[in-house]
Amino acid sequence: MKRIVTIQDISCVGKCSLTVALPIISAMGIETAIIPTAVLSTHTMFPEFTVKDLTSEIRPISEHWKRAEIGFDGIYTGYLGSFEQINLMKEFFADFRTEDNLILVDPAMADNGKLYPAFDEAFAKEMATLCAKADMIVPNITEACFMLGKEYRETYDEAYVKELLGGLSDLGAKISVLTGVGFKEGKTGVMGYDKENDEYFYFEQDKIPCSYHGTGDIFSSTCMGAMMRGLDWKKALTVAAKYTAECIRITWETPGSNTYGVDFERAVPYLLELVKE
Ligand code: PXL
Repeated sequence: MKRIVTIQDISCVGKCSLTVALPIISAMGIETAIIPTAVLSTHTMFPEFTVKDLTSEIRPISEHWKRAEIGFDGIYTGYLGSFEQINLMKEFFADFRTEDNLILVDPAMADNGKLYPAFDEAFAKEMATLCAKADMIVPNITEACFMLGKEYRETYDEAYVKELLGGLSDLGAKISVLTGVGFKEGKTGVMGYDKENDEYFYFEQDKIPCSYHGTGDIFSSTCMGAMMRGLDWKKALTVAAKYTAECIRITWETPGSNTYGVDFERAVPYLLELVKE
């Protein structure tokens, strides 16, 4: 059985970070170890929340794993809370990278042209230095713009998206992906670039006219799970985009659903259909 580790916060209520990564990747049949970086009462888009930082646990946990010779087929980082945590992730990558494991970094820190409340531009630049150490990165357009110091645009063409992908791949990862890329009214999608093979891939689908928190985490978790199941990066992106869209659709169509996150649980059977051999 493949084993990955995902390192991000636990937002106790909010359906994001570890509370989506753990169930989704596990449901895909991949053992999912975790390092919780902080415990929050909710994600930070609630008007109020509590936080207990767990940075001081990261090194003792990884030192124990080294002594116990525990290794991982994949390492996936999401929302991180500080420069120190970013630096600890670099150390973790150096310690646990092997010749064939996959390091996925989701620089979860911004959306819709804005950084999340806890972050500033210096943090985004630091996150770019972690992306440099990954095999695959999956920012949205906002995160890419903050990391690259580029202007965020609501409307754009393919040249703009390819320029961002070029900037991202210059950071270092083999595969750079941009989520939330739509070129036509009513459409959205994901575009990736494999720099070793100089290959672009775009997958587009209908845009559901609403937005929820945690959907980026659902996308990257699914992408990691799919890659671990042996799908190539283009199929993994397609599965992740389809499942994320289905989670949004189910939630949007259900009167009285939560507004803080999507009902990804109800779409797990669909996800398993998508990845069936
Ligand atoms: O990636 C979403 C996310 C994860 N963790 C925390 C967050 C958010 C989004 O706001 O606040 C703590």
